Amino acid sequence: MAVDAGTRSPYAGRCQDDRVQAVVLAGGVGGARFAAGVRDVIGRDRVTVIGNTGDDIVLHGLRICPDLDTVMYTLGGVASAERGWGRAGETFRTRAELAAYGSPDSWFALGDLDLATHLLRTQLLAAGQPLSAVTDRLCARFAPGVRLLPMTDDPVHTEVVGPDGRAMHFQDWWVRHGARPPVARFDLVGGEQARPGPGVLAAIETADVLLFAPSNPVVSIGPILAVPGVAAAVRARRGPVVGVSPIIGGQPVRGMADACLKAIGVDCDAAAVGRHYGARTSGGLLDGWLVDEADADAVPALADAGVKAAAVPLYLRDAPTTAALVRDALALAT
Ligand code: FO1
Repeated sequence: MAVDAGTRSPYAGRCQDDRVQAVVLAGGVGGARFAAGVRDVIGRDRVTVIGNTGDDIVLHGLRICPDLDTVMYTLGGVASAERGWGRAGETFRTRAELAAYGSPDSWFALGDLDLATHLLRTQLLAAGQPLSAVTDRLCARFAPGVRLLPMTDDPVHTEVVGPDGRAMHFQDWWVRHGARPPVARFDLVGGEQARPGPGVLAAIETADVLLFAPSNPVVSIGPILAVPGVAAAVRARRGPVVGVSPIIGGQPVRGMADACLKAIGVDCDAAAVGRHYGARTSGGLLDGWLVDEADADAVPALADAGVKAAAVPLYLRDAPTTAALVRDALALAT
């Protein structure tokens, strides 16, 4: 859906200027929908999305990259609207067959169309291509209109460690156990050795504006920032950094960010998440933080903490409301 650049943003005039570049840190469904709005406002081929790979998992011998695929499918216009992840018009016949065989991996619902992505990705990785090249190859088919960069080409995944020290893969915790088991900490396995993917640091350093999508701060944005060098690049960049709260009125907009935030001792509210990222003027990551109108009372406290905040409608109902939110984020990035 073409959305006018609008006049509420100081970038409005500049959006037509092919010099404006934005970079978005994103993971999950909310992140993908927000990234689609950034593309609609800034323009195609001027947005770089740095995608979380902490959710990646190998099942049935296939490398699955949920957050990269959600961005690719959503911006390619082929994502399932009701699930948010996977493909529209999906069927799960192969999964049913795998379950009938008693496959231990069939708990994770891989659709028949989606399987083609994982088969080709696994084949290209096995042939020695880095994840970034494979992602480019897969995206070429869907023309998302953004450059989608894995946060790293190195194999990493988020592990959930319980108070008893037992660890499980994030997807196990999220999908099979519904984020219910208690969490002592989240670890990015392989994180210490991971290097930022090709183009990641350059995009962070040079983009006119860097946006934190309203993704899960712990398991979507957190892993991206945990890749050595990424958080420092965000802090050091010249241009503004603006984030969008994934929490409205004390509740996550989707998913189970509340369980994740509790595990790291951060209150499930917009101001607490803004403070969790911190103000760049005091060593943190943010210059601006968008909260929903329901959390307008958080704005003064965030200002005191050095983060310029604004209270605007945050629900990503459809393309126009998402574009309005993006324009509000860009307006804060002045
Ligand atoms: N989420 C679920 O709750 N159940 C599933 O069976 C499931 C399968 C799945 C397959 C491919 C894919 O890309 C995503 C999938 N998801 C599923 C969502 C996934 O767990 C989340 O999108 C992220 O990893 C968290 O944002």
